[in-house]
Amino acid sequence: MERPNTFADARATFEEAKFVVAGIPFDRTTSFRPGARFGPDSIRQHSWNFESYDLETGIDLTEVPIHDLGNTGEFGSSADMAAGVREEMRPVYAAGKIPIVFGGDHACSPPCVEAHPNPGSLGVLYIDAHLDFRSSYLGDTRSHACSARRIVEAVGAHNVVVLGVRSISREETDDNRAIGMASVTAHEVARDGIEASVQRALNMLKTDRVYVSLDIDAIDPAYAGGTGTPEPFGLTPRDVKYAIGQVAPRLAGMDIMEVSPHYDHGNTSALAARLAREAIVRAVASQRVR
Ligand SMILES: [Mn+2]
Repeated sequence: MERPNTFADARATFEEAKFVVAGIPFDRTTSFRPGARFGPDSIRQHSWNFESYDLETGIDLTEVPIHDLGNTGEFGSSADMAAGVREEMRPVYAAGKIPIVFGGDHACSPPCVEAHPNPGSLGVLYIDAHLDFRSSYLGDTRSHACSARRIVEAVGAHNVVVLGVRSISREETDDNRAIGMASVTAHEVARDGIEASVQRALNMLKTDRVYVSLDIDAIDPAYAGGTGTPEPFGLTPRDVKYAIGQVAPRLAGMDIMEVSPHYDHGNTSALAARLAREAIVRAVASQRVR
């Protein structure tokens, strides 16, 4: 079925909007299977699958002001991408709006954080199978294998928690021993339960506002196999839904990266779209009861 190439229910103008959707079709740093550049439009397409009304919060997304900026242009290098994304995202924060960004590979996340007028005021919940903590990878400091490291440089190590991690190199472990970025591993979530794990993660973030960077590969490949570097023993979709619900009252912005539709039967894109909608309805619901 032909669907408009915007996020579902994104009917507001930029000026009216509280939430601003944007796509970054960039995947030049993917290290295994490329294709995340097709993520933004696939997530948008699948967003039309859902009812606008949310059963749990009672919020109808047609009544929430959402604007879709469309996709950024193409970028030749990761450095150009970072500069271009910062330029596109700065006006979104400056106007007091909450960005909801679809990638693209995870290299697209650091510039979304760096574009904030005061990155050091942000906590970052970095939900990912991988630590992404290399200083440089294959000669590229802006590789998707370096994204958490770049975000730590922008906001401070004490303001970042990685949730759902289960793939770490020895080099990253050694580096992080000195830097001290916190993590709650997927194995700890399995052992302690998602509620205690998310509480522990969010207690470590002392900032008023939290940015959520979701690499879809944090979720087990059984649920979200449409991604570039699938990693077994992951979180469940419900785990991540719960985490998003808990962080939503503090939401400063969110991205969902690494959806690679050509390895997907649609379930990964549908999940990404649904989790974006979850963040929006939970953020709206929390402000209602404030
Ligand atoms: Mn990852």
